[in-house]
Amino acid sequence: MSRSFNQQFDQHGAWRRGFAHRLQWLGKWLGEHDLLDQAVADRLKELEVQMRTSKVMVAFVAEFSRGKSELINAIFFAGYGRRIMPASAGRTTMCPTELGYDPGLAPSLRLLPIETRLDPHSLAYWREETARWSEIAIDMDDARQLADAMAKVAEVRQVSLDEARALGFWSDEANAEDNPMPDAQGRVEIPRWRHAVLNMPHPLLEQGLVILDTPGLNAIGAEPELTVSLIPQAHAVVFMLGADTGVTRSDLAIWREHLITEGDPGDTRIVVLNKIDTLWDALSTPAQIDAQIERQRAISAELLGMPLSRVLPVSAQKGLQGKIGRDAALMEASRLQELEAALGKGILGQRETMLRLAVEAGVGNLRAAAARILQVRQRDLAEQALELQGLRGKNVSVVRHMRARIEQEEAEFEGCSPRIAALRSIQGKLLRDVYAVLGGTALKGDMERLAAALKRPGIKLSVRKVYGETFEALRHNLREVQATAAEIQSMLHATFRQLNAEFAFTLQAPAEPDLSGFETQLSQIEQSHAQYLGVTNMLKLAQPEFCDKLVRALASRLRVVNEGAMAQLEAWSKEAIAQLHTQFKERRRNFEKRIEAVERVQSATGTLDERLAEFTAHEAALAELDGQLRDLTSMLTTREGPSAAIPGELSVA
Ligand SMILES: Nc1nc2c(ncn2[C@@H]2O[C@H](COP(=O)(O)OP(=O)(O)OP(=O)(O)O)[C@@H](O)[C@H]2O)c(=O)[nH]1
Ligand SMILES: [Mg+2]
Repeated sequence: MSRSFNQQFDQHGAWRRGFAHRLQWLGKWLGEHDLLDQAVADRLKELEVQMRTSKVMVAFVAEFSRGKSELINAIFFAGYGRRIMPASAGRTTMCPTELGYDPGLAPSLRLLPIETRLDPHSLAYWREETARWSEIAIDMDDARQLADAMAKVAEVRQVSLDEARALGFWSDEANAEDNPMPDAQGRVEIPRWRHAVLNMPHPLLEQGLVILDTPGLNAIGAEPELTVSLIPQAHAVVFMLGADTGVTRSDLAIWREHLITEGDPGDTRIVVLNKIDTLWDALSTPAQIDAQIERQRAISAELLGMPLSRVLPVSAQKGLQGKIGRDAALMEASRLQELEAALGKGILGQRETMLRLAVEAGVGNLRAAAARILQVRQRDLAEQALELQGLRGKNVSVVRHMRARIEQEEAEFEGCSPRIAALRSIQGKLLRDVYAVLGGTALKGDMERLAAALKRPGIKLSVRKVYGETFEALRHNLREVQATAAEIQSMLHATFRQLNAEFAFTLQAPAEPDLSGFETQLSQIEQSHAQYLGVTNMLKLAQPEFCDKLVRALASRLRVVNEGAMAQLEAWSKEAIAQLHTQFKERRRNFEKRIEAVERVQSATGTLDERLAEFTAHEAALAELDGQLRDLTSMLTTREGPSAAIPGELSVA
């Protein structure tokens, strides 16, 4: 039988835990063998953070009442024996609701009031402003209390038309049927909350799954942030249809407006044909019912332009009932398990592949950085041995002379310090130039210009042009920074070559960061937003608040891209400096050892042969360390459980 989503996610979690465990071992081992310089430590930290914080976001998107919340209940919360997410006829979920787990925070439901829309800030900003959220503590063992708390996401308020207009729920230009219906007093109903975040130690959420439940999308006032930033960032989107309604005009509008992105391989979208139980009918044979479901699937696939295999029929409601009542026949008829298996395979498979690739590169860098330290040590050792061998049969004055020579060499070597300082300062300056181009201030300027252009009267037809130009400018920034990086790189190459020649270092400039991936990300963001600029959105674009919101949401995603590029540049520059630092330190140590060795020969403690034998032993130990390093790092990327063999001698207290 196919494994459920939960089981597949568990396995993914075990892999991640195993990785974290082995990484810890490696860190300890590196420390014990004095291999933990700044570059190595940074690489370790990066890998650890990457694994710990990597999330998988699955968004449920559809017109209202298609059963999004019910399906979330069925897949994730059946264990509570009751509905946790409110699901009822009509509009139920009123604000985007994120379910996830951050162990740094207490289990709670946090709600951001809708009035925050009056302030010009993005959701990313509000996330940090904890004081503005209402918080309800959650008792994990009390299903009823949890469900009561979750009922908040369905809360509404009655407000005057003016207030509705200010909050973006009323448009004077829109068609009458798109606006909410005023009551006898002329008041309209709007959501009480703008966004909800449930923090709960559910086994799947603990492993980095984030579920996003959304309100029916086809309404005026839908949170722009949702469509502009949350949905495009989801790793998978489940789009839902009702078998009772078929594909309606508004389903199609939502699909076209929010879920088709150019260049999207499509395997991050799953279409769910829900409520197949409404086709169950005592007068039809099971074969007839199946045929009807198949027909609906085929029509839906055709209308949405999706392969048939990605349209999955289910009854969320019967699946939930079947799980709670342990009714195997009902479970099977609901076809929930097939859907879960497809979700698990598609989402987690893809996510794990991505994570694994990212991690492999990181592990490779880590190994290279640590191996370099070992190489330096090996070479120094070989030189020392050679020097001592040269002392065989030499008289006292030769030995004294040798000591003087080493001391002179040491003094010359210290002369490289100012050169290293100069290199650091030039590099620092170039990096500051880079930050000036990619930093927050520059981006803010670009975004202000874009917002101003969007709001300029009469410009609507050239909106796409202004938008395109903004992105071209952002891509140009990245290319400019890439050019600066190339400049830094050639300076590093030249200086390293000189230092290597003069002081016999083995410095090697780290690979220059390739920023083209960030350019691609920019283009993806550009495409995923372009849909808001179409003719169908002209009305919305005429509202300055909409333009501001759009630009703010855009800015918060762009910031992430620029920050990513800056982080890569910084890591690169740090690594170059760390190499210099390490080799410099090792060399100093080397001088000390050489002088010590000559001193011993001078004071005749131990014979020359004994000293040489010591060196040989040292060399063997280093070679062994190198082998262990290779084993430990390659163990990181294998897919065994957390208990995979770790060399016994390294046991941690
Ligand atoms: N018959 C049947 N009813 C279902 C099924 N799934 C959900 N429903 C019902 O459909 C109604 C809407 O379900 P919800 O889960 O609230 O729908 P939603 O998509 O979350 O709707 P909004 O929150 O308003 O966007 C509820 O009354 C559910 O009980 C199903 O598989 N079969
Ligand atoms: Mg709902």
